[in-house]
Amino acid sequence: MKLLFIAFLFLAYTNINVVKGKCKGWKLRMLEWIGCDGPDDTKPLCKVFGFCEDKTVECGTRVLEGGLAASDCTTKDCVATLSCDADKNLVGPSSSTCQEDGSWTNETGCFYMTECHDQEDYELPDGVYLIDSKAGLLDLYCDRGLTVIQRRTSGTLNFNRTWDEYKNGFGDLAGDFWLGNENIHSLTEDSALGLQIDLLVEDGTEHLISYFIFAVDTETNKYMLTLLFYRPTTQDDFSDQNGSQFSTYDSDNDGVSADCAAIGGGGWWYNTDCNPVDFNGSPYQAGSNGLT
Ligand SMILES: *[C@@H]1O[C@H](CO)[C@@H](O)[C@H](O)[C@H]1NC(C)=O
Ligand SMILES: *[C@@H]1O[C@H](CO)[C@@H](O)[C@H](O)[C@H]1NC(C)=O
Ligand SMILES: *[C@@H]1O[C@H](CO)[C@@H](O)[C@H](O)[C@H]1NC(C)=O
Ligand SMILES: [Ca+2]
Repeated sequence: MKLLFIAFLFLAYTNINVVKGKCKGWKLRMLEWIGCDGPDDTKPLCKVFGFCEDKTVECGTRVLEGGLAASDCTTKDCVATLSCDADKNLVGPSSSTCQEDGSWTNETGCFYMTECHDQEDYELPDGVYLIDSKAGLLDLYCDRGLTVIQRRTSGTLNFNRTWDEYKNGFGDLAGDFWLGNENIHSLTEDSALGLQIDLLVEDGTEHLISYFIFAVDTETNKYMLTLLFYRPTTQDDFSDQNGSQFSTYDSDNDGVSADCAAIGGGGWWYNTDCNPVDFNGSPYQAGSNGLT
């Protein structure tokens, strides 16, 4: 009679949509009837609570819901690996433990983001996030709600690169990098995005240069730069490059016979001036915190 009862519990257990607890190498010590939501205590929606005699218990993988996940677990001390749907960011620890009250510890949750601005809404730390952007699903570095398109702080990454490398991007998002002209074009297309340049100069002072509109055209138009509404906070602005096409040492689209990109040593929006403010050129000058 008792066996039948337990068999029923397991049936009920599979009928409710919770993670199965498993005692790895140990026996389930006890099953405790918690309650039924069904009309007559005989239907599904029952919960069981299991206790294992050791903490080396696995609960499999929990795919968390968006935002802060509701918690519900059935096997005390079991440890679940946390994961998210493929288009979401797991924030917080990658595993959590089932507590006696049926809640999971350490669940921050899965966050779906369409732009770095979402970082602020969710109060997430700076870092690399998967963004369902206008350029498709992209890993982007988000810094205080802004998308970082270039970072050059160490001087060790080579920025004297080909058209295709600038087109597709290079470097490491967590370190120094260029996001890639194709992505920058897609992200700035049809939208009023600003550009903020954060320069750390040799004496340690920080300079912010802001444009209210920043856009980069298609590859066909050589990723032409548009900058509007310069807000001057320093003299190091690059308004003169407004309307310039992008050049690399193997694709010369500047306005002079010289090959500015080869001379300057970086892909940039050179115009008739081969010595513009150029954050990708060499020699590497005092670390900037990046273009966002
Ligand atoms: C879960 O959080 C507790 C403190 O709340 C901490 O001691 C423990 O290390 C965390 N576990 C994981 C897997 O991060
Ligand atoms: C950039 O060029 C556009 C179009 O020619 C112009 O309207 C805008 O004022 C220029 N921006 C700056 C900062 O000079
Ligand atoms: C950049 O690389 C090209 C191709 O190797 C080279 O011709 C050019 O001199 C380099 N520029 C600098 C400033 O190093
Ligand atoms: Ca030229």
